Amino acid sequence: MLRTDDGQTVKLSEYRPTDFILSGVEMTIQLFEGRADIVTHLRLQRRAGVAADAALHLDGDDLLLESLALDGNIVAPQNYEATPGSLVVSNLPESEPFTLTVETRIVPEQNTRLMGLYRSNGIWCTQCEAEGFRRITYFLDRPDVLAPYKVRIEADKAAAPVLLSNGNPVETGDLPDGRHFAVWDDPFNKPSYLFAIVAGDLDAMLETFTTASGREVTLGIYTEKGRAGQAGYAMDALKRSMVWDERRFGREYDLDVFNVVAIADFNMGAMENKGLNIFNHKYVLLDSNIATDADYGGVETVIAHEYFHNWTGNRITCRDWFQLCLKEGLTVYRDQEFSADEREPTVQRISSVRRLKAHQFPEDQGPLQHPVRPGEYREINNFYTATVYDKGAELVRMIATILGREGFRKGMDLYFERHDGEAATIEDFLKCFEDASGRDLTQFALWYAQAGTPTLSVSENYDSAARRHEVTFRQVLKKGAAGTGTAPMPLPIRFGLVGRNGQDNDAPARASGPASVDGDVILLEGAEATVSFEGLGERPYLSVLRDFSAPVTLEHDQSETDRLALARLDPNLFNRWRLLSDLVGDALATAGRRPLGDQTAALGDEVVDAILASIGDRGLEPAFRAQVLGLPGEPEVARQVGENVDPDRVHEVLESARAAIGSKGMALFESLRDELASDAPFSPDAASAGRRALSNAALAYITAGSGDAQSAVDQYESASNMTDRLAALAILSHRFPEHPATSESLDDFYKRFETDELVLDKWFALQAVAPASNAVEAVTRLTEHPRFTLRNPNRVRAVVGSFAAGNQVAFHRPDGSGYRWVADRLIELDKINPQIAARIATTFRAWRSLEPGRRGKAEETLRKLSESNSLSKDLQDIVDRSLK
Ligand code: B3K
Ligand code: ZN
Repeated sequence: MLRTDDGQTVKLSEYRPTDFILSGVEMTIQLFEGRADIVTHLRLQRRAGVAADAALHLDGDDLLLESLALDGNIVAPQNYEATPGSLVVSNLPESEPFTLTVETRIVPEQNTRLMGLYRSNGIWCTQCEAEGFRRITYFLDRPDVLAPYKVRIEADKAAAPVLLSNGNPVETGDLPDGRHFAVWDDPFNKPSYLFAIVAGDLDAMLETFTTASGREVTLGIYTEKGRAGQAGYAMDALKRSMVWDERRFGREYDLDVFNVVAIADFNMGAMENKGLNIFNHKYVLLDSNIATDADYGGVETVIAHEYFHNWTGNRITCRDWFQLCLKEGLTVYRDQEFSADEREPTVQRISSVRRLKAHQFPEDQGPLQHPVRPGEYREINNFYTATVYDKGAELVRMIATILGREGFRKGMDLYFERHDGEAATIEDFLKCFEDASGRDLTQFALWYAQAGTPTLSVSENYDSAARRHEVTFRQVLKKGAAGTGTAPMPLPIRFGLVGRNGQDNDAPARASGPASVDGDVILLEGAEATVSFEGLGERPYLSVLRDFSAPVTLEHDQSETDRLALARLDPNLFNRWRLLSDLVGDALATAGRRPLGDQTAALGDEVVDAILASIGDRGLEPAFRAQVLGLPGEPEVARQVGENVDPDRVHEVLESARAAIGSKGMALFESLRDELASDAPFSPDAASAGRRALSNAALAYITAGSGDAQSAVDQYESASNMTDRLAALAILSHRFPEHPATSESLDDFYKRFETDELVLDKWFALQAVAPASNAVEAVTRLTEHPRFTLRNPNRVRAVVGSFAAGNQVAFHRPDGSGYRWVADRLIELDKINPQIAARIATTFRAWRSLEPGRRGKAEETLRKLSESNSLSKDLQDIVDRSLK
């Protein structure tokens, strides 16, 4: 790929293959205190047709070249040029293969960006995606350069008894001076972003797994000393993932070992390096005393996600980073399906849709908008977004909906068969579904190129004389910040016509206009179409967009009475939740547009009654009922308010809605608490977690309705697991900041858990989101706490990230002090870890929708940042695009 004129922007349209082909990599990595020496042998050959005088351009980042040899001979200085950012070698053989030996020296201890090779609590580890390998050695560091790797690691035996890399272990042995070595061989072609090593004094949980075809695989989960016992749930999730991928997609594991290492300092959740996944320890280590049900769910999902990458990402990788959704969207879809099968499908779908609406919709509707497959980037790390991941997964889900379960599986089988061992594109992927199904997906491909959330309008007309119900569907996509096209896209709309008896009606359907009906799915392929249903003696309730079958904003001309009726009757439980959630969302947005202090009830009695009726329905799963009780977050209500948003008003409206539901439902919530109380030992299964979720939601409403902290104080003191303890503490710190029990409980929590960094993150985060009037001062004090550090991404996210994303009232203080506080932290953080700084900076993106006073302050803060001339490429990119 070429860097374009400004030296910064990379464009998809300028993709071309490398001039040189890499066929093998051998590395020796010698680890010492304070330095690492790396010798890399690259087996290369000029690609046919490439000019004989074309030089080899290798990527570097902050590197120092120690030596360079060609087929064993030192390369003369006039034949190469090395800078920290690149190595250009000329006068290379015209057509025969050659070996280039590159020697670099790096200092992992000084690597605070946590990209490349670094040390975390003394452990040597790597992170190479997207462009970290070039911080280890000069390389063709791009995902379409695939090769087998053989890696030898040498280190002091006491400092690093465990030496791991990708592939299979082939040799170990002792060396002089208390040192030792291990050699790892990865026979599968892989790109450099999947390279990994780990070296350190680690404990392990080791088990075996036998694949469907009888291959014995050793599974290892490596942790800091003394913590391997907390890897049991991750191990169990890993085995379940392996079985699921065999059954559901026919995919088996392919090496003799599969290792996972838990690391304390990590920029994201985890990384799918071939055979050696490296994880943020948050997604590995847990037991019921330190982790909540949400943490258990997170471990299960992330373990599954990284494991599933072995096929969707590793065996078949991406040709270039524009194709990132090819592996990420698809793998998120796969982990969502896994969770649906392992847990409760409706509840899983609700939580995925919640996540999509909370993170992807605002991205798609704001200045950071980009298509699922972007056309250009300045910094690729800023494109690991909700759009690429979560909307990417929705696109795969739509393909599955359009083709049906079997048709989808055939397309996936063909994809694995046709592209195994390759670096593929979205076009390759879609072609497999076209070839397997005989359908044309040309128009579907627009979903990958056009940014923005389409609006789907639905209007109904019942003709009682003709016993016919006519439904008109219309889609509109507005041009947004990305400036991409707005053509109609194929929208699969899952639906049902529900009778007064609560049963789906299978009236024959006929489409006029660009739409077709196949079973319970209407495929809208143009801007507008009408579907008529015949033979209906009474007006049905239209249950539309079941299971959120397309990522759109729905505008349905359904009366509130019908919505309330359907919310009770719909056989599709997802839609029962969606109807209630839309009723609540619409009411809160309307209330949010009224001035601060307005006393009109935010939620009408009918809506509150409908919510309480669902909650009181013992026939529904507790986890589902807990979802019904979960109101949208403040940023989401703000997004629905649309413009001139006053975050104080949004907060006030949500609080009054909580109080209204709490006081009206008090008796029900109290009886639920009694019903759900349990003395059984903790179990993390979905049903038990659902009961805890409902009970804790009831507790939150009881305290909101009564204004009395006592039940939360009691629960904090008697809790026997972290889910219940943290739920109580969150209520205290959020709702009762002045209550003496709040600071006592916070102190108690600190003392109980001060030795556990992961639990301390919860302690920091809870306080950072408390919406107290002195919140900016309070969060400042948190950053002065001896356990605060800008070097650990989890801690930074717990304090700065939580404040900026989760404390809307304080972040958006009318005097601008919240914005300035975050901006000051970003400037400090940017010098240490630009990736994390850029990620947190995205919290400014909704600034244009604020009321004029705050809008001005936020803009001023962003402009100052932008013009400071000292930002990393990562942070500058987010700030500049936010201002666009
Ligand atoms: N592929 C990694 C993400 C890498 C992020 C690089 N900035 C984890 C995942 O999505 O599974
Ligand atoms: Zn992924």
